[in-house]
Amino acid sequence: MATASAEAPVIALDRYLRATAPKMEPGLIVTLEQVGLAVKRIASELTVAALRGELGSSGAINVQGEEVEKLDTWSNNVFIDVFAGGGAPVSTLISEELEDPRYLKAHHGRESYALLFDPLDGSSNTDVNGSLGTIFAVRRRKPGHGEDIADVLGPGSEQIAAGYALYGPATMLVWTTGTGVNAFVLDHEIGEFVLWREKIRMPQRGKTYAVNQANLSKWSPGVRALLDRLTGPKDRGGGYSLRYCGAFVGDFHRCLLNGGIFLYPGEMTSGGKSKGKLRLMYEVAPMSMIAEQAGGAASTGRQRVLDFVPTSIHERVPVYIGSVEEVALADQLKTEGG
Ligand code: FDP
Repeated sequence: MATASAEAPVIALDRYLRATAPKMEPGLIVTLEQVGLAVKRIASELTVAALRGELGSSGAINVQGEEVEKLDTWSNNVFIDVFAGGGAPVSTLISEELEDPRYLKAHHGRESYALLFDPLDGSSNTDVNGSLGTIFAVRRRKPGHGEDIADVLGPGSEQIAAGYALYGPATMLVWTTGTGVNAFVLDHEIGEFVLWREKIRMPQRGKTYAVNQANLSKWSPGVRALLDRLTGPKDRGGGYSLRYCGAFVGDFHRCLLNGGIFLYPGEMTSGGKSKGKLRLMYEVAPMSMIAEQAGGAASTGRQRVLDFVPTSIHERVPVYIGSVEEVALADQLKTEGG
């Protein structure tokens, strides 16, 4: 049994949203609660997925041309089911696992939100019991939007909320509505997200970098100069350790708490991923809002991520995200080296 100290107040997510957080619009409160519900459902299933034969590929290929894990589809369905159940004024679901937006008739045409999400980030980790995540963002929809998606394709600075869940040893829900970053931990025994930290600040500088370094030969001179600097001698601004778990959420979470940088650059090689791998609207933009709200930064190597205007819902973008000092260094070396 856990010791009750009588010193640390226990604050559950729903109470925090309704009472402790600065005044928040009611629809957003319900939307965040519903995200929490979907995350609880996914977290619970992940603990037994191996025993239920739910690991491995589904055999399908998604809109990104990537193999779909059975748990990708399952987690996506959890989000659809939770939001189709009503309660939150979400009219539009945009997911990594859905080629086109899914419109929820209950709120169609009324003032409402779009929920953008990657239901299971890092899904190649499912088979090895590695870190996994969920990433989400909320954007406002114009009244009477119909099935025209144009109003959602604004810069990330238009997001009204963003966050992620990390399914690690503990399940954590980290979110912002533009007034700082809060983290809640799921207490499985009582089925509640309980406040862990408020107004998290990312260190100005860290000691680790996260990247798939096997792609080194495909990067521009500027990106290679950045890697040279990070891995060079400590007295010349280097001495960083590599930490890469293969799930954006896990690697970003380390940066949020300890500082450092995560990068997924574009590739120069012909036929390579010129825009990197990560998707802007439901991966990079939400994490960039979290980074900035915690005092960090996020860049495409050319501009602030939150200023980048997408042209499609599944667009990819290169990303350099984390502590302000390392992201500024990435921008500087990219500008100098190309
Ligand atoms: P995954 O494809 O396993 O879902 O979002 C895509 C992502 O994982 C990120 O979570 C992760 O940072 C990255 O891809 C890993 O890509 P590499 O395998 O190319 O390193």
